[in-house]
Order: sequence, then structure tokens, then C-alpha cells
Amino acid sequence: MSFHNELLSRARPVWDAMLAHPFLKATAEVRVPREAFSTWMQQDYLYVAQAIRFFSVLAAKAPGSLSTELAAGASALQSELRLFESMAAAQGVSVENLRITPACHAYAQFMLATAYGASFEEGFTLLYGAEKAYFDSWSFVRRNLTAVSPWQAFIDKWSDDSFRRWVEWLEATLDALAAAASPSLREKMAQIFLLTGQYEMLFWNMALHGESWPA
Ligand code: MP5
Repeated sequence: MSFHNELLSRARPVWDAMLAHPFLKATAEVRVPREAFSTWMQQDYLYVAQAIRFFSVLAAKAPGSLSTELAAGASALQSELRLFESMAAAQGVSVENLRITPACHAYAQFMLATAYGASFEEGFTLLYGAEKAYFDSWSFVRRNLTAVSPWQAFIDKWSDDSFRRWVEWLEATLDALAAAASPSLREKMAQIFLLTGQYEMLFWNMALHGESWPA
């Protein structure tokens, strides 16, 4: 079994729970509460801003050819921020002076700590986990759409052919990195992948139910 399939099979319980998340079902059925979708949009805007740093640190640590792809990924995220800004403006949602929620903060810190402090292979595994989670989540929404969605641009962004090809490239690259890694490094990569799936689940929970700091 390929390494990425091994990761997905070990993460199956959290992955299944993520894809069954009521936020995704409600988004597909175009009945997601406006407040929940606004929270997702605002917090994901903050997440993507941190993801640009994450990509850049990974690009700096990457072996030769991978560096170019990751640097291009960081720059593509700048356009993604513009997409959030235009979608938010069209829906009357503010993306200024936002307060980060605990779930978004923890996920972003996990991402940056892994990029800075762990091996390149572990950082790359986190990247694959986050992108695969969004590809699977938004593809679920796309497959199950019951009406025209005001959020179509987001649905397309993470489920179209070009994003699928990016995820396939991540998969193939991850498999090659794992083939050259020691068993103990592979196990560390698997632990990062499981944590990434858990954070994705916490992110949907936060969007749907809201979340705040103690004071
Ligand atoms: C992604 C995201 C996908 N935007 N937000 C979360 C919580 N997980 C994954 O990453 P990208 O870089 O926007 O494709």
C-alpha cells in the first residue's frame, strides 16, 4: 500500500467524521447558517494568512526541485486571500480586525511549529493532510449540492481539476519522501497526519458552533 493510502487508512475514523460533519452537509444543502459560514470564512482567512508563512518556511527547507513548487504555492495563497476578501465583501462579512478563535490559533501554531521545528518530511505531511482534507471536504459538498450555492467559488476552488492535480502531486511527492525515510521518521509523519485530521475536524466544529476565549 502506498504511504499516503496507509496514512488515510490509519486516519479513517477522523476522516469519516470530518466528511460527515454537519457543516459540510448543511453547506451542500445550501442551508448552512449565515453566522457559521461567516465564522468559517473569517477564521479561514486568518488561517490562510498563516499558511503563507508555513509554505514559505517549507519552501526554504525543501530539497531542490520541491522548493520551486512550494514557493509558487505560497504565492498562489496571496490570490486566495483576495478571493476571501471579494467573497466576504459580496456577502457583507468583515475580514478586518478579526479575533482568532482557539481552534484556528492552535491549528496555525501547530502548522508553524511543525514547519520551523520538525523535519521537512513532517511539514510536508502536514501540508498534504490539510490540502487533502479540503479537497475531500469540498468535493463532498460539490457532489451533494442540492441548489445553486452563494459559496460556489469556494466549492470550486478546492474541488476543481487543478486542485485535484495539486493534491495528486502532493501524494506522489509524499510517497517518494516516505520511501527514503526511516521507519521512525515515517511514524512521526503518520502522527502529524493524524493530528492534522483532528485539527480539521476541530475547525469545522468551531465554524458551526462558534468558539471564544474565556474572557
Ligand atoms: C485549508 C484551509 C486548505 N484553507 N483551511 C483549513 C482549515 N484547512 C485546509 O489550505 P489552502 O492552502 O487554502 O489550500
